[in-house]
This record gives sequence, C-alpha cells and structure tokens, in this order.
Amino acid sequence: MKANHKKRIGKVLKKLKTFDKESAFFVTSASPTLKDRYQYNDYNQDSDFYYLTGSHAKHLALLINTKKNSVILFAPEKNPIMELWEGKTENFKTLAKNIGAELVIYKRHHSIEAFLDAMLGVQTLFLQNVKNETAWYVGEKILNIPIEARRRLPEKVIYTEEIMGPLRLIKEPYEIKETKEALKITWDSLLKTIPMLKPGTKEAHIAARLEYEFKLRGATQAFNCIPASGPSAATLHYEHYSRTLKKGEMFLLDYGARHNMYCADISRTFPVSGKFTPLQKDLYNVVLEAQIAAIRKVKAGVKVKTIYEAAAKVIIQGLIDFKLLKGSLSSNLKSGAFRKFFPHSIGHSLGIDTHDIGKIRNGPNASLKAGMLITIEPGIYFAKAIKKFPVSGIRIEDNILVTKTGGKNLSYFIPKSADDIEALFE
Ligand SMILES: [Mn+2]
Repeated sequence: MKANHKKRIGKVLKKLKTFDKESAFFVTSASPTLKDRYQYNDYNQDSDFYYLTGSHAKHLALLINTKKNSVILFAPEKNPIMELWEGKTENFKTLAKNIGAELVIYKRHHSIEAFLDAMLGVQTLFLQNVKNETAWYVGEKILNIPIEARRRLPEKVIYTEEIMGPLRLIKEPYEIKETKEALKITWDSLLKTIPMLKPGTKEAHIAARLEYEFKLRGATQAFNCIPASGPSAATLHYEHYSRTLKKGEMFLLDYGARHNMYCADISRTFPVSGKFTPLQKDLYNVVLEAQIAAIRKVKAGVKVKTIYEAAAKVIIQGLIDFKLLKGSLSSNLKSGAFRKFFPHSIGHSLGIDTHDIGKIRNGPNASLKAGMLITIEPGIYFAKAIKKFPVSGIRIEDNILVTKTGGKNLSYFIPKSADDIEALFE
C-alpha cells in the first residue's frame, strides 16, 4: 500500500473549482531553520507539501491551477557545489512524473519571480500559512501590492488550510496502516524502557532511551516526549527532564513514535515503585473510567462536546467523591470548577502532524466524521497540593479511529488498566 499523490492533487483541483473558476493552490517545501549561527535543525518537511508530493526535498514548490488543470512542480537548478556538501538531490523528473506534474526548473535567486509569473491570471490564490516558508514570502509580495495595482496577480488570498483541513482530516487506509506501525513501534520501545521505570532513574534518561529505541526501529520522536515524574506531571507540556524518579510517586509519560511521517501519541501513568498506593489507584481509576466513557461515545456524527462531557462527568463525580469539589455533578459541569483539575480539551486530530490539521476543537458543536483519527486523553492534575494529594498528574491517552459504528482504538494493545500497568513491573 502506497500513498497516491496524483489522486490527492486531483482532489485539491476539484475542491479549488468549487471556490473560483480561476483559482490556484500554492505550497512549498519547509524552509530549513537555524539551530545556532551556523547549524540547522533536523529538516522536517512541511506536512501539506509532504501530503501532496511525498518528497522530503528542500526548495520545491507545487502550483495547482484550475486553468487547464495544470500542476507544476518547481525545482531548483542542479547545484554541484551544494550536492558536494549535502549529497545528491532527489530525481525531480521522476518525482514530477509520479505526482502527475509538469517540471519547471527555476534559478534559486529568481524563485519568487518565477512563482509569481506562473500565477498571472489567477483570481483566488490558496497559500500556505507557515511563516518563513517560500509561499509565505510570495503571499507577502502579493499582499503588499494594492489591489488596484496588482494587474494580473491574484486579488484574493486564502489559506490552504481551507482545502487541506477537510482533506487531511479524513484518513486513507494507507495512513491508518502507517499510524498502526507507529503505534507498534511506540509500544515495543516502551517495553524495552519499562525496566528503567524505578526510583533513582533520571527523567532525561528515560526520554533518551525511548528515542534510541525508536531509532532502532526506523522511527523518530513524533514530538518531544513528556517524561514527567511526581510534581513534573502537573506541568502539561513539561520539558525540563530534570527530576529523578522517586519511590512512591507516579510517572506520567506522554510520548509517541513517528514512522514514515505518521505520528503516534500515547500517554500512560505508572507507579514508580511498581504498585500504586490505594489512593493513587482510586484516582487512576477515575481517569481510566473517564477515558473509557469518552471513547465509548466516539462515533461519526457525535459532537466533540459530547465526548468531552462524558469524560468530564466521570472526573467531576470522582472529585466530588474525594471531597475536592462541592455541589452536584450538573452544577459543577455548568460552573466549570473542575477545570482546575482537568484544564485541557479531550484530544486532537492526529496524522502527519501530532496536532494534525483540521481542528476537532472548532467550537463545542464540531462533530466527528468517519475516517478521522483523534486522541482521547483526559487527565486529573494537582497544580498545588490539596488534602491528601501532592502536586502530580495522571493522564491516559489512546489513538482512536472514528467510524460510522463507533471508535476503534488503534492503541488497544498498550496496557492501561491499573492491574495491567502493575503487571509490567513484575
Ligand atoms: Mn496528545
């Protein structure tokens, strides 16, 4: 199974025509970003560009134009000096052929002019909204010319997200297959790391081990993992990695592998000593029950709000039982007082980007469609110590495929019941 880029480009063309007869769609490769004055960060292709071309090459541009249904792949002139330093570039002729595009070679220092030339006569231009990518500069150039002076350059500029959001939000079978592979690597790598989960281990070492295990399996980190022990877990996007795991605490791990660009995103919470204390277990089970309740609600046509509330209700009831909230379930749902303990949304779409395009959080009334891939990740956090609860956090996250009949948990094989988590330490 392979990605069919020609077919995806065809879908963009079809969608373009529904906006304006004379419209075009322009996306470019990601611009390399600097790490310091002389070095670059690892190159990470722009996700829209990758989705439509499958290429990791730099300095490319794709223009899809309703005029004559033309698809142009712009590639830079061959540069032997650059190839000496950076290695041979991809064969752009083959790439253009594979995606059904005409290949146009441009000179690097005339790129913007070459792109603008090809856009003459276009009324509405769809443009990538990513700062510092070439498409961004093309947009800036156009928008800086007053409309009355633009002549044949586009009058209207719209972000490509309008087209790419709905398209990328619904996953193809190929994308599901890649996500499953990423999830398998995610779990296999954790299994190798479990023996390190004990008092005395540094958070940073767990992160390093996971990354090493991913690389052994041909994958990378989907995002900087969150290896949060004890109080670290109360910081939702914890990134210091500075603590050492301590006896009796919990350890929240939010991590995932990226394989062939597709991301997994999993959270699990472990007892550092191998066994939850009775209080930790009660709290853990509230989060687990909330997560399962939310997953049960997942189905095409269901509102995101419904799923969020299914989890929120279980969390509120749990907090009332722990005497951390006063009043009734319904009054708490209304007042939102529980958000102090559960301050984030229920999840996000997942794909080439960990927080994928096509927001599922577009207001409370956004609803799910078959083929969406989402995370379900409720949690309870104590930003301050309260009663018997120290500063800490529990989150449980799975990756769910939305279908017409329900939610299919693609990460079902990663243990999450309190007993199964404890069994990992035996
Ligand atoms: Mn997530």
